[in-house]
Amino acid sequence: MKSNIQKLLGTAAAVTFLVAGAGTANADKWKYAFEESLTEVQGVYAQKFKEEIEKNSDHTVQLFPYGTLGESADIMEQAQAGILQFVDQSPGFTGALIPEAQVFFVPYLLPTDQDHLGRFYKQSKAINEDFTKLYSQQGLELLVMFPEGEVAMTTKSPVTSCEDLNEVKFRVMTNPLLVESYKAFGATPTPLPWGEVYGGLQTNIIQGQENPTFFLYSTKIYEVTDHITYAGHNNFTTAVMANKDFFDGLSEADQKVVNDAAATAYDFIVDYQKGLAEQELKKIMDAKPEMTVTVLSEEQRACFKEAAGAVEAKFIEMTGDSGKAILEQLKADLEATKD
Ligand code: 6CS
Repeated sequence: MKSNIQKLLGTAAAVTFLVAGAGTANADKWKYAFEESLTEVQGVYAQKFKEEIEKNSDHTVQLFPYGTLGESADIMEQAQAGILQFVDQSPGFTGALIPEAQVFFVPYLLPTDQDHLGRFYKQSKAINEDFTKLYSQQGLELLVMFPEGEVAMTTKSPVTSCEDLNEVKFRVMTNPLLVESYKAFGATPTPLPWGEVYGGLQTNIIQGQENPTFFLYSTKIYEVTDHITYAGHNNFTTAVMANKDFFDGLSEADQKVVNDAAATAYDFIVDYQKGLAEQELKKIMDAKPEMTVTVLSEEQRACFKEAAGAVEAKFIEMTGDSGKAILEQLKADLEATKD
């Protein structure tokens, strides 16, 4: 027979359990993987997203930076399979899955003006409606696309024209249109996952690659290349998405928490990047003063700009009416978001 104190304790324990249960019944642990480290742009975005989710709900977000779960292609597979709830994969890798996402590699389509880009990704119909539909067909809920900065070429020998890329094995992300682009620029494109780039340059298997300035510093790519060239041909775009079944299964309130967190983190990351490229370029020059930095003149850019037409035609050939419509919409969105 239970004593009064035992009965009381039993009741108290049950009450505690019920209270705790009430507070945590909907508290889920979500997993979010991305292609960069915690302190690089995608990581800073992810940290802000996590902070917002945890501030506005009982859910927690566990972050998996680059390498912890494999390469970009691996984390995408895990997100599609529902092992991860969130994933950041750049269109540079999504092109094989969603051919239209290659539109971001038509040279000189996107401006280098970061303020313009900040407005564009947020307001673009092509991104927020058309791409949302295309991603959903692959089991993905597209939450946001955001810019990571103008890409620069880094090479072992100087580049002031397309001719200088002749015979240069140039690493590109695994994206067929990016391959076409560097072919049109005169190089020998070599698609590789990120993990093979530093070693490839070190052993001279490749002699060039492109990435935004902050990434050239954070990944120490300047150690294995000697020349940085800005041709203004592209801005790095990335995308964050949720597994669609997971997202569709959330309550309306939780969907709002997720969408609001993505939007708040977007404003944060656009602001965070103001002046970032200049700041990180200075760090490269401090670390390696002999590095050359060249901003190509209009005249020097001519052959790259000429190549853009052929790459755009290739994009349409690869993607048909659907790609053509997205390209046109994107151009209209860019025009509409000029100051
Ligand atoms: O070039 C790449 O593969 C990588 N570049 C950036 C800026 N982010 C992640 C991606 O894997």
